[in-house]
Order: sequence, then C-alpha cells, then structure tokens
Amino acid sequence: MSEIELFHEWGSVQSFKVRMCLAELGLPWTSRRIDLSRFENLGPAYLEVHPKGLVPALRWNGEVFFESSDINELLVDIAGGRLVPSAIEERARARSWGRFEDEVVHPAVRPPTFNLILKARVAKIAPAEFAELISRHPLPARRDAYLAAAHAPFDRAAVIASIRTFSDVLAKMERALAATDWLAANSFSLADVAMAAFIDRLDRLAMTGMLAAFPNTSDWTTRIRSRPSFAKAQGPDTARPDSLVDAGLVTALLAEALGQPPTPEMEML
Ligand SMILES: N[C@@H](CCC(=O)N[C@@H](CS)C(=O)NCC(=O)O)C(=O)O
Repeated sequence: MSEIELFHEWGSVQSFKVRMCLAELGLPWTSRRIDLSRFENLGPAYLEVHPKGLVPALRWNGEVFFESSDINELLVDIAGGRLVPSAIEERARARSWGRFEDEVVHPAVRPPTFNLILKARVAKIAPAEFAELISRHPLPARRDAYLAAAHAPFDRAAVIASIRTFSDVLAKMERALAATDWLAANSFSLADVAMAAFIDRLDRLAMTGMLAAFPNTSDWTTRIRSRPSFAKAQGPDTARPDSLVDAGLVTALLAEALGQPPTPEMEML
C-alpha cells in the first residue's frame, strides 16, 4: 500500500477527526506536523501542499487531498469500507453528521478556542510581526478575522453564542442516541469519529460539565473515550501544552450562556 502522509496539528479539531479515523482503520501513516503556533501553515513550503494554508491535508499515491470529511471517506475506501453502516439510511445519516460537524460544530468551536486558548499565545507575538505573518493568509476572511480579533478584548458574546450552539449540538446528539447505540446506527461509524473530535475540544475548553444534562451523550462519551483510537488521536500530552484554560472564567461563561432561553434558530439544529 502507498504511504499515507498526514499534514496536521495536534491541537486541531479537524486533524483529530482524521487521526482517529486512521487509528480506527488501523492504517499506518507518517506524521507531518504543521506547527500552527508558529504559523507554519502560512509558509511557502506548506502553501505548496495546501494552497489555503489549512490542516489537515493528506498525501497518498502522490496526490494531496483536503477537507477532513472527504479525507475520512477516502481512508474508508483505502481500508476496504469499514466505519460505514450497512443500511442506506444509516449511511446517509453518517454523511449528514460529518457535514454537521464541518458546517456547524467546527465554526462554533473557533471563537472559544481563539479566545480561551489561542489569544494568550498570539499576545506573545509583537503586533507588527503578527500582522506580517497573518497577511500571508490565502483566505481573506480568516486573515481579517485574525487581525481584528488578535489584540482585541476577550469576545465574551462570541464565546457565549458558541456555548449555546454546543448545548444544542449535545441535544441533537441526545436525540440520535435515544434511537441507536451510536450516532448513525447501532454500529460505530464515521459519524462517531466526527463528533468525537467535538468531545475532545470540549475537554480542552474545560466544558465537559455540559454533558451532565445529556445522559445518552454522556454514556456515548464514556464509550468513545475508552476506544484506543481516541487516545491515539489525541497524541502525546506534550503536543498540547497550551490546553489549560481559566476554569473559573469558563464556569461563569457556562452559567451565563445556559441561563438564557434557547433561540428559535438553535432549536432547529
Ligand atoms: N473544512 C476544513 C477546515 C480546515 C480548518 O479550518 N482547519 C483549521 C484547524 S482545525 C486550520 O487549519 N486553521 C488555521 C487557520 O485558520 O489559519 C476541514 O474540515 O478540513
């Protein structure tokens, strides 16, 4: 089999998804770490690999593939079809969870990650140096968002909005897990891999206390965490040295966010 090279960062949610998939499928891979804290993703060498400067990217048979969900589908094909349920509607559900993670969960994860974890890191870089580094970002929307947020005050409203989305995400998981043992079916699938990455991020944000209100999802989380692939996807502890957030601040944010009634938009998730 051709070598699989994964360009990834240990602290990246979307990279976690692919690492857990690789571990579940038992596929050997070579790690090419892209250090996001040093903006290696914006250096010329990595932009040759991924013109948008994002992780993960996966090289196989000399070709580079992007987008974590598409990469996981590719890995399933390479491994001969495991992690995909057998019934047609279950397969559709599994794809839908993957898209949900990409389109709802990952964007919601970004504000708390930036404000609670990354901001302190960015603060250590001189503003002029930071502006020079980030000006290389090929995605104008991300470049502008980083520039606006980097030295701005803590964005409490954005973090609270994300927590409220997280709560609705957990409610959606709870409903699915009332019907089946795993998210898309009674067997473990790509859907569970995608949402395991969300649980890992809740851990890093010190927000797993939110699970207490969702018994089915808590049980699923226990089962997910006990899979060897979860620990393998997390990688070495030393790879995530900046994972400590201010637990007191998080407790206050959770109380404020969850004390408000849900918006109609959230109830539609
Ligand atoms: N939809 C893409 C999103 C990729 C993405 O945004 N990755 C983040 C890390 S989780 C990244 O590369 N961030 C660096 C940046 O925004 O410059 C996927 O699922 O692969």
